[in-house]
Amino acid sequence: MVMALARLGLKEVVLCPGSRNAPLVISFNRHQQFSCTSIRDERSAAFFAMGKSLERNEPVAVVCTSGSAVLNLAPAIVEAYYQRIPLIVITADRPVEWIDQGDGQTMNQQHIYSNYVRKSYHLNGDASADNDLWYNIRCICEGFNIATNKDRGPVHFNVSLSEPLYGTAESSFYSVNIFKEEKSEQRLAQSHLERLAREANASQKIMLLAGQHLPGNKLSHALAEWCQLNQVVVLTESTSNMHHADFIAHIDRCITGLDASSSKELMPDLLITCGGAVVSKRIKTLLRKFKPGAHWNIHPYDATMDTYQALTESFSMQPADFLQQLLPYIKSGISDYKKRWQALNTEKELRHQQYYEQASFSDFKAFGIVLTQIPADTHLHLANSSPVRYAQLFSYRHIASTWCNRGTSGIDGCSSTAMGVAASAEEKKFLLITGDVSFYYDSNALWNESNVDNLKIIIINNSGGGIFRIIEGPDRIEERAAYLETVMNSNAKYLARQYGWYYHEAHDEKELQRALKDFFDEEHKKNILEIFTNPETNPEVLKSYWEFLNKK
Ligand SMILES: Cc1ncc(C[n+]2csc(CCOP(=O)(O)OP(=O)(O)O)c2C)c(N)n1
Repeated sequence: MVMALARLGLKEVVLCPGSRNAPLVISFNRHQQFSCTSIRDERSAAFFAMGKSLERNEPVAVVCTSGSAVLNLAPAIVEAYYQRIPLIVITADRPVEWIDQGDGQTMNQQHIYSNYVRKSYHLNGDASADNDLWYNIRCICEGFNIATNKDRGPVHFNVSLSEPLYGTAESSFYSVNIFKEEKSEQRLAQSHLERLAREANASQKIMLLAGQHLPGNKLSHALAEWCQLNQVVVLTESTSNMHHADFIAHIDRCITGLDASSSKELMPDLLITCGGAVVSKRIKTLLRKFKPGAHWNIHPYDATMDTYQALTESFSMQPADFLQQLLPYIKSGISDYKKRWQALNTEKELRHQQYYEQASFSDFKAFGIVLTQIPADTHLHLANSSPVRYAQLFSYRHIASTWCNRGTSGIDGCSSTAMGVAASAEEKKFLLITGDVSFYYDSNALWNESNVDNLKIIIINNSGGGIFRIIEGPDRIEERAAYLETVMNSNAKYLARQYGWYYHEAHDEKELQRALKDFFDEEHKKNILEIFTNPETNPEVLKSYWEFLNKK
């Protein structure tokens, strides 16, 4: 298995401790191609591996022992499934005859993640007959190709291994015959392009909405070209990683407070979507209410996703290719659609700025201060949930890239993912902005001996899950404080110290401004800044913000 994975090009492996997986640990560690990281907590290890895969844009493996360790990998597997990240999951198991027979650390592991992996395989790790070895290697090649290319995402190899487990490494004597699948370029046929162009040219209101996407010049450039057309508006979010002065980059800010007739006016005849998750709930609600006449979704794998209940055509290809191929057929229309969006955007931008200047110290103000001071070469990771929402309100064009675990929007691995990403790119600088609950939930992210000194962490400590005070619904129920917000008075100082991180705290605007001067300094590596805000003030400031933007 290990030799086949080496030949397929795998380079990074995250190893979790255990006995049953010892032959795999030994084989990976002793093979010169692999860079191995040891992480004890499987949940954190899998997110760390996912972060590495995200940053390297190639498969990364996580290996664990049998039993409940296997289930602890699950949260990251689900996240990787929805983010389409090629995580190679390798779990060690007992031989099949010993499952459910009272043996220790044993459970039924075959196809255990069946809803959340692109494919799973059960392999006999003790195989020695030619046909059995051929089967194992064929499965590994197929799974690796699915993960990286054919149906991108996590794949699972459950490997049964019998004793003795120590001193056993994969034999390097037999030759490994692997196969790889190549991706071909996708081109739309001329007749197809002409038909699509006829439909698009009949539309005077075209909206291009970009969801979560890795930074990519090709798509950014294609969107910018489409945006030159009068009838086209391009909507992006921080996690789209596409920047252009003409894009509407703060969707919620722009569309807040619209009455029904303006909403209808601003919604498109033709909606073209690309990328992954969209953070803005408001745009989803508006598009579902005022449905476009046509909706084309362009995605290499998930093109049939009907997020707006209006899908008319899906294109399983790279959005940049689609947009570039179609653009030469599109005529600039006599339309003020783009202008109307931009006028609204400018008006809301001015109001935003006016409000921000005088806003009291709060989550809103703290995010504004931090986001405007992030050095331009920083790669930003945002935890769920209010960090990724607040980040949409402030300018982020200067930030090198922005990411968030929006596959399933969990709070369980935001820090570990950021650690994995940072560990994979020593030359880059990373910043994680997290809430206090998310930070403590995934505090084992710091229980990691990798030399990650290019990541800084800002904790916005609003004494619990402040998100439940700012979203509609929970703010009105009596269980909110105890059961949703889970109010807590914590301080990360000792945790930071335990794991060898510098620690600073700020309780007001002055302290924050002062702390930030040092925080982004090169010399203060492994630095945590905890910003304390008042949970009572936060919802008031945000509510007044929306009211101020909505004023007629
Ligand atoms: C694993 C998991 N459990 C529960 C939730 C539900 N949830 C979403 S946000 C949140 C609270 C997050 O609190 P905090 O990290 O302090 O950030 P903030 O409230 O400021 O958003 C919870 C419990 C989740 N997203 N993921």
